[in-house]
Amino acid sequence: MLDEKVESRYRYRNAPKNADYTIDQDWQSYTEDEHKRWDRLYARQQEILQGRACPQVLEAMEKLKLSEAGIPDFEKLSEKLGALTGWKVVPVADLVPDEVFFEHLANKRFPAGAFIRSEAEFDYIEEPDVFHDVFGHVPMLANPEFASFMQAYGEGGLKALGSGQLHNLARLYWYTVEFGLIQMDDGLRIYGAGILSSPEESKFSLESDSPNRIAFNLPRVMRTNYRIDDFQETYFVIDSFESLLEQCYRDFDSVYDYLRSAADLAPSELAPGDDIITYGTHAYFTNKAN
Ligand code: HBI
Ligand code: FE
Repeated sequence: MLDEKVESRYRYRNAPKNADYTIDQDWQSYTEDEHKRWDRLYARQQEILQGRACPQVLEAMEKLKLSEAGIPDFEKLSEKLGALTGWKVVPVADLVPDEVFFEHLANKRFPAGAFIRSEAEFDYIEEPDVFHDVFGHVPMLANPEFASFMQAYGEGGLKALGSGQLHNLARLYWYTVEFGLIQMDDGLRIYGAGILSSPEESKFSLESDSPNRIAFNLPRVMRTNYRIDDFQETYFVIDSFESLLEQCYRDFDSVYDYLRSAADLAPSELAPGDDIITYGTHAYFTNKAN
């Protein structure tokens, strides 16, 4: 086990945090090894994402100069991002409580893990580290429609806090922000951060015949359970970021009413009315009332 004070995760976990759970990124404290680890993660994933990530993500990575060596300095990154959509990237040590997370999003601040995964976690880490959050999530915040969607998600989250609808909302986040696909003229492309930051799932989500790929439909997504410990069994596909925003920029109460009577769906389950883009090899229908 590396010396704990060297591991940025422990440095940040023990750092003082503000009331909104933000911390000081203290960019000088990253070690050369950590900067090099970012560069290696970046180079490998950039290569894999050519032809797989949607053009908006690849263009934003250029505009935000994520290709520059080393772990991005969030203040400098926030200046570039702010000029595009008014969003900032704020450093946090770990996951923050839901209401804090929603409050940040509602105010155009994306809380990004400041620590970087250890060498042993190079290929996969469970918690959102700086590579997942900044490489995976931040480029899409440079897209005005998606940035508006994220801000609306934060506002919706704050409203849903008291109403026991969080699990439905978390599914919306999961199947778009984390694992969303988009239909482009020349094929399906990735925009979800959980896929963008994963070498294997970047290939699996587009090329495997085992998952379902279903056209995005808000109530359908909010009914669908998800797994956090494996590749997704269903991906939802949007036509454009404008259409995602349009479908979600509505009063959720009517959707919540419908959901109270609609049965949850398992991650690989198909439901009557699904606009199926590709059937998964393990897909199944149940005769549950829809
Ligand atoms: N905190 N830092 C951080 N990053 C997240 O992605 C995050 C979080 N807290 C809660 C959360 N995500 C999810 O439960 C959201 O659906 C609210
Ligand atoms: Fe994430």
